Amino acid sequence: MRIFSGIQPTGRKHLGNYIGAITQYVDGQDRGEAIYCIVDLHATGVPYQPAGLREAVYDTAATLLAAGLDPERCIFFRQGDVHEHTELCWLLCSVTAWGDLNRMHQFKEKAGAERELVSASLFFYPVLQAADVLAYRAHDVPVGDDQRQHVELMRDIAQRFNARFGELLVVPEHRIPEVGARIMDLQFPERKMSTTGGSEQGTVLVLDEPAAVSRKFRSAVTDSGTEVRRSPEKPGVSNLIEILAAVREATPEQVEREFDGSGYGALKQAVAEAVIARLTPVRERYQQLRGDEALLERILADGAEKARAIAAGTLAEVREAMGVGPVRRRG
Ligand code: AQP
Repeated sequence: MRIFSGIQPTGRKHLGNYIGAITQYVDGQDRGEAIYCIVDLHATGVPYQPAGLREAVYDTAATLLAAGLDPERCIFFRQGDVHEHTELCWLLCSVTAWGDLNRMHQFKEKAGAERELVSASLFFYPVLQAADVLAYRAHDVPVGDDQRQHVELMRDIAQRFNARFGELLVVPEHRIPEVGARIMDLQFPERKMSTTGGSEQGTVLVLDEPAAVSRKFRSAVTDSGTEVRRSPEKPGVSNLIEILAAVREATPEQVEREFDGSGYGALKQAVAEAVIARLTPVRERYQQLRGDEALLERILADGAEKARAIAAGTLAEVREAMGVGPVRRRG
């Protein structure tokens, strides 16, 4: 079983990223051959500062290593170091429908928020994402719920490629966690917790100090009732139940039973304590790792070499099947 996922380089990874994606990445190391990359090329599709991007890659690398990625047990690299991704992206564009890209929710949301320039790279983002995964012939793509549509599209791209050029690519499946697939903003619980669109007070960061985590949960928006149970009319409380269940590795039903009759104050305090207990060791390890950029660079470069060895093989077969370049000599 080969597992692949990518994560954006931002220094501000939040609890949604942690629960929806990062903990799955860590578990993936026990389930199969796990490959993870920091998608710096994706990050160039929206306005950014070049020096800031490099720093953010190190921030993200240190966060993921602190959370439990082990370069001995997974391949961990920076997307831009493996050029095969971009060439494969271009080749896959030929089997990608413009109309499909135009229907992507994330493009519509992000393009809508962009004031200066909606770049073509934002539009082609899902094709590069498909190339990221398909280059490794990965079976399993751990992501949060917001990536469901992109994984559906990469499946369509793989199927269309295989139908047109021969069965070369693996059609991957998403792995979306049952609990915590969509963590919501604590202040606006009808919106997902997000790096770009979230509220400051409603977004718990992986690197937040315990006092900040407590404050954010204390001020989390709930409702005028008292009953601790999930329902569409109670998005704030439902979100807190879901977070506690995910962090404790329990079910939401167990959380509801435990807090039956306790009120929202007790629930908020328990969630804050559980999140602090979970994130404190990550923050402490992050501080040790982030200071050593040479080490982070070495880990990413070693990972890129291993990744390239796999991606180059897929790309050579894709080029040949598509009639690009000379016929390959074998043996
Ligand atoms: N709120 C969330 N709940 C659960 N999972 C989430 N993910 C993101 N938000 C939530 C998952 O985290 C992984 C990495 O995301 P990313 O850093 O590549 O960026 P993103 O998906 O665009 O989400 P962000 O961090 O909130 O950024 P913006 O503001 O750009 O939308 C993905 O697997 C994602 O599903």
